[in-house]
Amino acid sequence: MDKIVIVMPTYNEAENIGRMIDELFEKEFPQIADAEMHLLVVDDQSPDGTGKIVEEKKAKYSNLHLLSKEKEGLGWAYVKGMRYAIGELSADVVMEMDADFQHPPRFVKDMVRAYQQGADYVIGSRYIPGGSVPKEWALSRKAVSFFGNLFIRVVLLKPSIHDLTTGFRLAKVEGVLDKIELEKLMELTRFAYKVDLLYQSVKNAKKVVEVPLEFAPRMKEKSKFNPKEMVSTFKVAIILGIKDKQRFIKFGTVGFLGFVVNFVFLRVFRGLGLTETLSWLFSTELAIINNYTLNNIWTFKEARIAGIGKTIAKFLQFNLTSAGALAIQSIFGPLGVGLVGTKYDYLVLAFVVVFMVLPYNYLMYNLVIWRTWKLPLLDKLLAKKQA
Ligand SMILES: Nc1nc2c(ncn2[C@@H]2O[C@H](COP(=O)(O)OP(=O)(O)OP(=O)(O)O)[C@@H](O)[C@H]2O)c(=O)[nH]1
Ligand SMILES: [Mg+2]
Repeated sequence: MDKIVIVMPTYNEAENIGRMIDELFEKEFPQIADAEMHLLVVDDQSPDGTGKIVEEKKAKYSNLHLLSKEKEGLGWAYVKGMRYAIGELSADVVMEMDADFQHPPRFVKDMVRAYQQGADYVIGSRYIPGGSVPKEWALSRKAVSFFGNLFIRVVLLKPSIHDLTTGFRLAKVEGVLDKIELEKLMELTRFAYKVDLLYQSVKNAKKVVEVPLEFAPRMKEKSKFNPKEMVSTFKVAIILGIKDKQRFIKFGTVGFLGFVVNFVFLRVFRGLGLTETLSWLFSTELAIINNYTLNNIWTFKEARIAGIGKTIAKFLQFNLTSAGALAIQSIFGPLGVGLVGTKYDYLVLAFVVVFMVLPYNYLMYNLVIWRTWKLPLLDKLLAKKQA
């Protein structure tokens, strides 16, 4: 049976936490089958005595845990809570949830159900049918939340996810959380860490599912959110957006180097007296080796392929995808030249390379060779082939 630990950070939530604990343990957890539900409250020594209330409740509920620590901000509360959940409590699954009833406890079972049905990352989403933001929110706050989300969706190129700033989420430890260096997430003293954590989790996850969340207005106490938090959230999104383009820039650089290798060695081999065909063959293969090696240790270093067997298998695969690029060029090159004439062959070459070969290669590298993009359908297909 899976052990699911809800990590719930608190700072001055004395008016909410007692009722939250009771509602989870008495009303919600009993409705969840086939999972061992735990609650870990991470309190930053709240001066209002939140920790003491949790301490008292622990006598009543054996699956209730308290982690007391210094005040370091929301991100650190989650990171230390997750580390504790994974290390000390041996959690299989970790959930993020607020203590102020904005994430109504009744939605916990929906999140767990999505996990039990095969998702390894579940997002409580306010912006899908069935989800909502509080009616009580001023129009300005609604607008900031909606357009902020839209902006981040575009910057991160994540059109398929509708709520990227929600704080209600579930992640499987194996394969998703255990692949993330939690302590190195951006902006851990702030709320903005959420965007980075979501981004990394989505990268690792095989199946991401959004579950509707009716985001409730805050029950008691004051909010800790402010414009500074918002600015830092946008900052994190922009940095993440650019970081991903960095990979594309590296890919382009390697491709260009490959071109130079091809060009230089073509002349070297000719100079050595090899036939034209052999010169092309050897120089092209050298360029392929160059591209494979540099992409492996630089462009895709996070997904680096190691070990002799795997390297050989992947290198063969890489040659196959490179042959695909060659095929594209030799089909569309002549077609283009037929259309515009030999005089403009350099334009045709540039067009075919930029709009066809580059996207094709980038797609193949990310999907097939280094597998940094995950498509559930393709994964299934490859798994079947390997089996
Ligand atoms: N441990 C810890 N918990 C925090 C800290 N800051 C916020 N929290 C908790 O994190 C959760 C979310 O904080 P909120 O203040 O509700 O932020 P918000 O939901 O974005 O803002 P509102 O909509 O106004 O409530 C709550 O359970 C807080 O008690 C912190 O520095 N340390
Ligand atoms: Mg709140």
